[in-house]
Amino acid sequence: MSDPTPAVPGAARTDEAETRPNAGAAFGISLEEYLLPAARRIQLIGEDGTLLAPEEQGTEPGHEYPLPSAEELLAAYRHLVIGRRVNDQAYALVRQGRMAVYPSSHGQEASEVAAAVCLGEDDWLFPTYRDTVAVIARGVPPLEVMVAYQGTWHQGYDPQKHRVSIQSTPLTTQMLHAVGMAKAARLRGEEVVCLAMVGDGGTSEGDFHEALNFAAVFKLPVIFFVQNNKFAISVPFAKQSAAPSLAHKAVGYGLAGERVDGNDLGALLAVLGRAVELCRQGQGPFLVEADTYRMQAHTNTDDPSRYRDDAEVKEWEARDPLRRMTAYLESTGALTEEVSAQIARDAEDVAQQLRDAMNAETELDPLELFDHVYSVQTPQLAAQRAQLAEELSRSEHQEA
Ligand SMILES: Cc1ncc(C[n+]2csc(CCOP(=O)(O)OP(=O)(O)O)c2C)c(N)n1
Ligand SMILES: [Mg+2]
Repeated sequence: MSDPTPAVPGAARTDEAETRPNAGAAFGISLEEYLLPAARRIQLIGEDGTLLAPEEQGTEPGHEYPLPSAEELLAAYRHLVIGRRVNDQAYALVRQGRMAVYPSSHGQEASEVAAAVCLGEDDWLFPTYRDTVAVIARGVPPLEVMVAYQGTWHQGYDPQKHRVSIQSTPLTTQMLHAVGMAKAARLRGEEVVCLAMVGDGGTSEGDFHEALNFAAVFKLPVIFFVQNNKFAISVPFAKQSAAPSLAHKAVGYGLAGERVDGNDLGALLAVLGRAVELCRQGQGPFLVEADTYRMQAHTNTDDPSRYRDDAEVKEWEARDPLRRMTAYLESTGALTEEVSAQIARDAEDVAQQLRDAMNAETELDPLELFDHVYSVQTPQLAAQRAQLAEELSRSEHQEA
């Protein structure tokens, strides 16, 4: 990714014991101004798809973000279209009983895509259960990602091959894994940036605190990317945190924070691109908060009508990241009818492959649940396995 980020003098490969240089100096601001997020969130493209005037972008001295090139935007846009198609196809497959569960990121695809494409080949992504679109945008074949949501015992894809960790279901554990990976890479002398995704709810976990503190003290090249989609299942953001914004949590640990419109692909690529670049110069870690919204249910087991108003959902529909980027790219001439048709065909191909694979009858053995938990099974697990085996054989008997 081309990046106009100024180099911080003498900052590369920062020694752990060294006092932190003023990273803000390269941007003409103090360290405090550098660590604190801009007062308003960064937004480059408006809800109607027009490029905002500089004074409307939420930027301020040292926190300016030029819009990425048309080529970069178009390449990311392709992932956006495919991501939306994957989300909606998987959601439908769950409703048809073809997949066990699918936490959809419908409406959050710009954040998903930006988190993946800002990274280089050798970098590592640490996703949550909701971040399937990011995993796919990073290059993991969609079918490999989906088998876990079908109910198999394994993740489906090879984390080492793709440099994508497993999709974490226990909240926030992936943040510590990202920090550990960054520390290990440094000890090995490898230049690796780690990006850990987390939800607004996850920021209340103890692991969040530990990960930020450890990463900041050791100045590790880690980007913590919080998707504030306003809900942790039924818990609204107002009950989650009293902080002015989640990006403000960064300064307390000594890392830089920024808040960005999480439905603006251009702004996300600009902010995350700069964070990656500064991490490579030894100026990590970073906390980036994406202001977005979970448009659909938490998962298929959730009924959002019990805890939120349709009117709020409607408000966020107007901020849809896909429609916004389509309008912008069409207005600049970068997205021609031909290119658009080709991208739509690519997305349809992916959806078709998903339907074919998920509609094929797969043999899932519920007893696999107990395999691979411990190398030597505990007596409790052995007893539970025996109980389930007995129940399964009884129900088979009844069906016969
Ligand atoms: C350690 C842990 N505690 C509780 C849960 C149960 N749980 C699953 S999802 C969720 C809400 C998470 O909300 P958020 O971090 O905002 O992510 P989102 O689902 O909105 O993407 C909770 C509490 C869990 N999976 N792991
Ligand atoms: Mg959330």
